[in-house]
Amino acid sequence: MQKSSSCAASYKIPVWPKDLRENYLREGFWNDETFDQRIKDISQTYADDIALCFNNETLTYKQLYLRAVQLANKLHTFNLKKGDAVILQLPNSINYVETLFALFISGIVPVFALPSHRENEILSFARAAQAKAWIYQDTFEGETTIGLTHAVNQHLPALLQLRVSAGSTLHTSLEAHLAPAKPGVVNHPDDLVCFQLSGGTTGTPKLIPRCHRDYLCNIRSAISACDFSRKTVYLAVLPLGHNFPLACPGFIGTLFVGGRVIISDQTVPDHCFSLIKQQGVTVTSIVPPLAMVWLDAAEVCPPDITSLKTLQVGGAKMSYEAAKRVTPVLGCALQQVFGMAEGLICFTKPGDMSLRTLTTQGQPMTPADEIRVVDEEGKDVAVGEVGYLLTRGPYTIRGYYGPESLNVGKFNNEGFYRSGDLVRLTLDGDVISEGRDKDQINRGGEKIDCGELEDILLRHPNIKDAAIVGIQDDYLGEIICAFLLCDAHPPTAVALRQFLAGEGVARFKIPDRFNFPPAFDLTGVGKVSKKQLRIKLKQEYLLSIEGK
Ligand code: OOB
Repeated sequence: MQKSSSCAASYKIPVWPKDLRENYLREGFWNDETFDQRIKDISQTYADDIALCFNNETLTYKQLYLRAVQLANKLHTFNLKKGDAVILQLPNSINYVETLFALFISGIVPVFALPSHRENEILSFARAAQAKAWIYQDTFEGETTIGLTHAVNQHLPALLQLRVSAGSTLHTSLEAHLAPAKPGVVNHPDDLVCFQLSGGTTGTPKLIPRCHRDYLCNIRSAISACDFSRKTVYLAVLPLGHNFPLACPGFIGTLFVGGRVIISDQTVPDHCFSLIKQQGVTVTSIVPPLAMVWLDAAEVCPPDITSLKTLQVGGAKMSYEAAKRVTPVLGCALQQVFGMAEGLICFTKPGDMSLRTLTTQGQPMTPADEIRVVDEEGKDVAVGEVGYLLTRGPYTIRGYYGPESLNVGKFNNEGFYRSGDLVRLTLDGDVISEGRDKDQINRGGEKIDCGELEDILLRHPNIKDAAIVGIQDDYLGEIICAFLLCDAHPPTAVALRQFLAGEGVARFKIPDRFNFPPAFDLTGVGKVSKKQLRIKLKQEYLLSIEGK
């Protein structure tokens, strides 16, 4: 595989082969722009327009840029420089965007941790990215992060901890260290711009290297596929570091066309509906379970949200039943979004209220996206048949960041990414998600790697074997069920939850149910494979609850 050498960190970034590169440049999917240039441009073009609103605070484009530049200068006093990886773990706020833009301007590479990630995740991201620093807030959802801070410090004392006090900004938190000269960093379009996180399917979280060229292509293409413009007022509800609210087109897409971003740190319908009304929000993006909460709330007490034109729903499959309620209940159009942090993004057409929007996940957002639906042998299946999704294109990565072993089985020899999704295509070329083949649970859009959780459970002294299984759930799509083989002293579910929290596992990964079968009956399973065992346990479990 051809590699670039543009990253200061020690692994090379897998790049696109020459012919595709030339093609993407010629066709205009790629250009020579960089994030910092675009951020500077918008600060001049839309200078006095409001860029961001959060609670009672607003920031114009010019103010946002000035604050980001000042913060970038401060970051340099901590000896953070172009190419260094920094874990960015802040809750939704103006400070998030300001900090992110400062990192972009400095060429420092953010790793997009979620606020809910804990020691287990932070340590593994830090190690995988060889991160120099970790930016985090001292509280999350009212709880102090002091325990997390100590645990991270104990394992990685060299990781610089940049703590932000709740309600404050990284800027003020670093006030004591006044800035010297401007950084004067020059970013190249092939430089790494950020690390997105993969849901992971092998027990190790994978870092997704995104470079200026491909990630800007992602954002520009999403802007045009979703008709974002200066008139767009985008409500950012999901955690800002996730690819969906970040770049599809998300808050960055909105800012890049001079729109206005309203940030929310809560997802509850009352709060979000009143923001939509007060701020004239035109579009927002949420996951299916949240859409259902909003729909239920709006049915009981219809909100005044006439400004809202589009509700983007993605991250997990939205049922037809839920999809058909959106327009009658919320009065806006639904737009389904099927995407992945690795690249490929599919949208249904904005404003399309036909059956197509209710029953499909739409089409890839650029004509340069190639998708194939194949069988076990990698042969294309007929249109309409279910198969494994393969994809490549101008914003779909060609490999993960790290040792080559991470990519084994994840890319075919033509560079197509195997997403692990089962899909079928309609005659019109729309994608329909039909489930997954990967060892992952999609709990309402949050991805849980079965292998990672099993490995952590096996650290418990009374657990002999563990299998993590996704069980269908009307609300979340799937919930996490742990099947555990224990010795004579099986721990209780409460003790297990405490154990996992103590191991520093993010709360969303803690199983919803625990089951203690007497044995993992492998009869009929043939080869002892975790995957087959999981399927069998799931079948047995479903049969057992059917009989009740
Ligand atoms: C988004 O990104 P990730 O990286 O958190 O998760 C990707 C996976 C996909 O491979 C698929 O398994 C699932 O999430 N997924 C969907 C879906 N959208 C994503 N499954 C069924 N229906 C959908 N609409 O989740 C993501 C990234 C950018 C935009 C939107 C979602």
